[in-house]
Amino acid sequence: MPSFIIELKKVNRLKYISMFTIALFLFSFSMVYQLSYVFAHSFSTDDVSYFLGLDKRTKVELELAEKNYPSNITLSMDHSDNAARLVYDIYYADDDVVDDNDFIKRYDKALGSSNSTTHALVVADLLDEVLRNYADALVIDIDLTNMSNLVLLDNKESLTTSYVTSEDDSSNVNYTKFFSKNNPIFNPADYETAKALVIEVRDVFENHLKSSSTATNQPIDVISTLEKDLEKLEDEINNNGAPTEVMELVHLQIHPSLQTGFGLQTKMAMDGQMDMDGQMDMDGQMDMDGQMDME
Ligand SMILES: [Cu+2]
Repeated sequence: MPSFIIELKKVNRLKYISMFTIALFLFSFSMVYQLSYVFAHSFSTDDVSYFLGLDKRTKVELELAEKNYPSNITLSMDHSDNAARLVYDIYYADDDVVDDNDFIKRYDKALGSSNSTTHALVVADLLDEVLRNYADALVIDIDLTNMSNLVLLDNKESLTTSYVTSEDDSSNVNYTKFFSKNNPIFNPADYETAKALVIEVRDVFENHLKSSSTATNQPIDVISTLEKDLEKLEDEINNNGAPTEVMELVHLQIHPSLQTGFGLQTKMAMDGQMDMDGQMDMDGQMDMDGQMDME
């Protein structure tokens, strides 16, 4: 065999090895991505808690739209847009609702709910919205609702210094903001929403959780800890606290308290499915192997 053909085969083999390495890298990356869902606090929700959560959010946006009218018309428009979307969502939340009459019946029934687990789910739902709106307000490109991002906290040194060295790369996530307090507010409408939703959260806690029969059966410190942590969360948001602090408070203090105090269940079945998806990615990689053999 002429030597240049052998040389060519070597080059081809190298090409395949590098392709394989890239595929393997992409695969492991996607595994990590899939696994990240396992560590998220996604609580199994119910129809009533979903409806109540939308109701609170709608009222918050309507109130903010009115509060800013006419003094700050831009903010008022942002909140009106949010309100319009939420009104649409809540009307179509239930397939059985086809007219105004159906809706008001559904509405009265949901608002009459006295189930404390349902209200604890509403709190969890609204807390997610607080985190999302706070991140949007500061333009933090890190999902604060995803608990697996807490691992970033252990790498503060390396993350904040590596950012400085590659500042020109616009796609780079700004980790410095993630760890800092008093970040500039880029989206004031989202900031107003975050602040107003924390007040809603505390309100739901006061009226539906604090003195519920479920709460009275709990060791007293679970409820009082929850109360103090919610107050602390309000302070953090109002005083422009570090996103990391806010995130830790929600995932490491408040969520566990809701779980022990009101029996919230995390979505285990869903997590199982996510692992399955990871396996499916593996099949994709195998197809790639097939292609390599064929050539
Ligand atoms: Cu959590």
